[in-house]
Amino acid sequence: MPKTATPSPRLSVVVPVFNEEDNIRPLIEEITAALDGNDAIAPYEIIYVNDGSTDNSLDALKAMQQQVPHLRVLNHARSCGQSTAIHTGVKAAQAPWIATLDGDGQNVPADIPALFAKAIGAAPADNLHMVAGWRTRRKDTWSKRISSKIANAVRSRMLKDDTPDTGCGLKVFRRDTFLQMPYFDHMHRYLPALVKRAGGRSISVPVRHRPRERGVSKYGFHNRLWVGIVDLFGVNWLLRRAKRPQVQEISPENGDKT
Ligand SMILES: Nc1nc2c(ncn2[C@@H]2O[C@H](COP(=O)(O)OP(=O)(O)O)[C@@H](O)[C@H]2O)c(=O)[nH]1
Ligand SMILES: [Mg+2]
Repeated sequence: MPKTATPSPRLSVVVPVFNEEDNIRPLIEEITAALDGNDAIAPYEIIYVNDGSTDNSLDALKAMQQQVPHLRVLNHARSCGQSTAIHTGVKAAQAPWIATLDGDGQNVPADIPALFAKAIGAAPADNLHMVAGWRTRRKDTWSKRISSKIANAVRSRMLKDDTPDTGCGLKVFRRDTFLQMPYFDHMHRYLPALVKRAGGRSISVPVRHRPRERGVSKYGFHNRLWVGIVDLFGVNWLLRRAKRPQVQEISPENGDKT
């Protein structure tokens, strides 16, 4: 077989977007500025998943593909939500490690290298499968900050996932671990607990956060709180139903040993 000309990426940056037309160009430019020329990360790819946007997000992405050769664009014919868009992107990704970012520019792409370095720098015995961003100074409305604080407190008490901020869009994790998780709509808010369920470890690292400068927020109090309560019980059930056997392969040579 002929050798492929380009080596496969080390990191796939997955960005889900729904109606973020004005944020496409500035964020892609920021991602490339943060990652191009970084020897620990290159080669990398950017995968945008346009989740059935009804604005000009797709056109903005097509225009950027002319400029950024390592930008891949996947399109959902209809909106299926943020988790499903992330799932589409991770499935298509070619790298063993994924970085996710919100598409609205509230996460800072320049934080990716530090998270990635932590992830790949861990010893194998650490079993580190995820490095989650932790928005220590969240730049959102008062009501969003309060509801998120309550949700995080209830969730961490119930799921014991040792994660102060699961809602942060910036995370670095192993692709294979993610694909082993049970998929469900809104799963992106429970990734640390699902990593633990899969037998891995997740740590949280402080990251920056900025106010949204363009476009409008897609989530409010109601569409987050009520589904959140139902999901919490669902994830709790999934955790209780998980078994992690210690598997030993028996070969003819050691078959009679304990
Ligand atoms: N693919 C997809 N992405 C979404 C959807 N809703 C929100 N997002 C993305 O998720 C990220 C966070 O959403 P945002 O509205 O900023 O939520 P907030 O920061 O909590 O106010 C942004 O990148 C949005 O474009 C959706 O239905 N589908
Ligand atoms: Mg946002």
